[in-house]
Amino acid sequence: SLGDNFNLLSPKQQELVKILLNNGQDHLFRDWPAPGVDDDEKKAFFDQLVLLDSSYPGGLESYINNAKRLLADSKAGTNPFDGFTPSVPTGETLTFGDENFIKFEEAGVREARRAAFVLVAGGLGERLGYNGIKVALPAETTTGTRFLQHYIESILALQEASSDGEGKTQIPFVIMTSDDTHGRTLELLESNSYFGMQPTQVTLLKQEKVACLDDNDARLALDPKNRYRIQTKPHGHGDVHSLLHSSGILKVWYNAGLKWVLFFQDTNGLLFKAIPSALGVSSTKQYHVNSLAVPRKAKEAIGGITRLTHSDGRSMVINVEYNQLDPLLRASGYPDGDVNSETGYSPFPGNINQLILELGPYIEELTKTGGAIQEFVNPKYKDSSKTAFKSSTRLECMMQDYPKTLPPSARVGFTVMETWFAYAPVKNNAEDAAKVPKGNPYHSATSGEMAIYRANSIILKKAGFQVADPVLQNFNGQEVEVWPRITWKPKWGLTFSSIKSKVSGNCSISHKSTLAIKGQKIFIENLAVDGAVIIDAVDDAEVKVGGSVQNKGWTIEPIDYKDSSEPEVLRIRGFKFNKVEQVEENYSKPGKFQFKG
Ligand code: UGB
Repeated sequence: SLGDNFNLLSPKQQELVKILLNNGQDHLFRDWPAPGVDDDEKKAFFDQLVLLDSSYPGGLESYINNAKRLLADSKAGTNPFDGFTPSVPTGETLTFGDENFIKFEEAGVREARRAAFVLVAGGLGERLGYNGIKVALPAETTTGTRFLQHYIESILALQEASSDGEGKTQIPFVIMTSDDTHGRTLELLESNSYFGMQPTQVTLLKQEKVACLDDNDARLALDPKNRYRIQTKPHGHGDVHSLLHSSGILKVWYNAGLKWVLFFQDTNGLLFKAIPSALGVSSTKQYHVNSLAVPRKAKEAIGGITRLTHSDGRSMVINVEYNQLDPLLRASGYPDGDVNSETGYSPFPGNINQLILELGPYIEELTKTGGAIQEFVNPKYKDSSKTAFKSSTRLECMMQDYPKTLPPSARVGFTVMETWFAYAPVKNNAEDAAKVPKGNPYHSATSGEMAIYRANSIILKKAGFQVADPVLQNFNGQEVEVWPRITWKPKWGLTFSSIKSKVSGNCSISHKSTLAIKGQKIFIENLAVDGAVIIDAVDDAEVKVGGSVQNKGWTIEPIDYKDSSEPEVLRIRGFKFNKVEQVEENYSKPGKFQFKG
């Protein structure tokens, strides 16, 4: 047992051990050999305990107490929504390109100089089963732009567009990592010169895992492979709030005059098309919390934004996670549960976990809570007595649960965007995506990439281009719309107005075509594309592009996800481009140029 081993400890460690012993954790030290045996391992064990203690708001004692309470609730089958009635909330609905949308985009771009961005990227993406980190995946394979690169270039484009002319604005960018992703995220940034961002603009905050629990008494689980280690698992994206709080960075931002914090997830190639307008909604409506949402298909694996009204009168607008929505509805007067209404969609908007928080009220709230977010536990019981677990469990938390502790006076709203321009995550592997119920989105690498071409095609169409209609094709067992492969850099087309200002005359693009716009001041006038064309230009080069481009272009070749001769990043999408013929123009010097196809 612990015995004389106690003397190995620093006063701080002794303090912590006493707390653990008082909280039913004596099993941790059971059958320990006397000092002199395994001392290094024992020291490492205490270091781990100190880390677990310091990285949880309120320390391990709070963790154990919270776990006991939540495990008791789970055993008793307590309904977390007891007393609450769900109803469909109302929020702002945006239609891409209309007057209202353009007005919000303008407001959002102005506000962006007072914004900071936070990417939660600590998850491994178990559902996708990709070997690398998800932010390193190409969002699309026409240009090979990675998610992280696209995010950074989007933030830089916003930064430039919102600068007050003195060019001093530097939008801060935080990435939450975990032990699973930290090293590879840092290495991706460093080996790519931070994709053009100043390294000082970027802060990596690593989340720690939390202790696993063996039983309903919240006894911490020892690692089955090492008696001197506690077994740990991820605590969820909700950690981002306590990390931002404890890092002190929020106060730095506040003192620098910032007003908005925008949270987003690791693989959504469309998101930044929705950011300017959504930020405009936040500032115009003075929302303390603004969640982005899209129309949701029943049973889709995204949470539902719901108004919950308590019998005591309290009411809040909050995400109800996808696994909880159906039982909640069935228990409260919706006998069919989570089903589509006559519109073909669930009446509850789908949460895409893009949150915009106003910094001042956010800091105020975190000062009260220490950044702690309401948690939940999801033990898999051995049998209906609910006394033993199949495997150890742990507490979890989600960033979108932040509003749960807010006072009723808080202004909590949400903004519904059309899915085609706001949401196309890459979460499911090919096999699971192919099994998604017909009509529901695949959320795969295939659909994520095709959604980018689709959105860009629709946007150019709205800007006056004649764009060929899409063709349905099947890749990796998924039927997707294939549009012309149009891509552009965020600095070329940050907002709909900026895109419209760069497209004029009679322009068209055929279905087999690829158009990649890689510069900022590229003006397209009377251009007809039937083939592949890539225009690359430095920022000081102004290029007018027109005429008729005709070549064999890039064809799409289906590949099977099981074909191990292909690289994993291609296999997971089920196709690759065969670059038969293209026009590629490079403008590497400042000046005015003209390209005529
Ligand atoms: N993440 C972390 O940074 N740390 C962690 O410990 C875990 C995750 P998933 P899921 O918008 O599409 C969320 O696994 O289960 C990061 C919402 O809860 O992709 O699909 C991770 O790296 C749900 O309401 O989340 O569900 C990634 O960037 C719905 O909105 C992010 O957190 C859905 O996303 C999300 O992780 C959605």
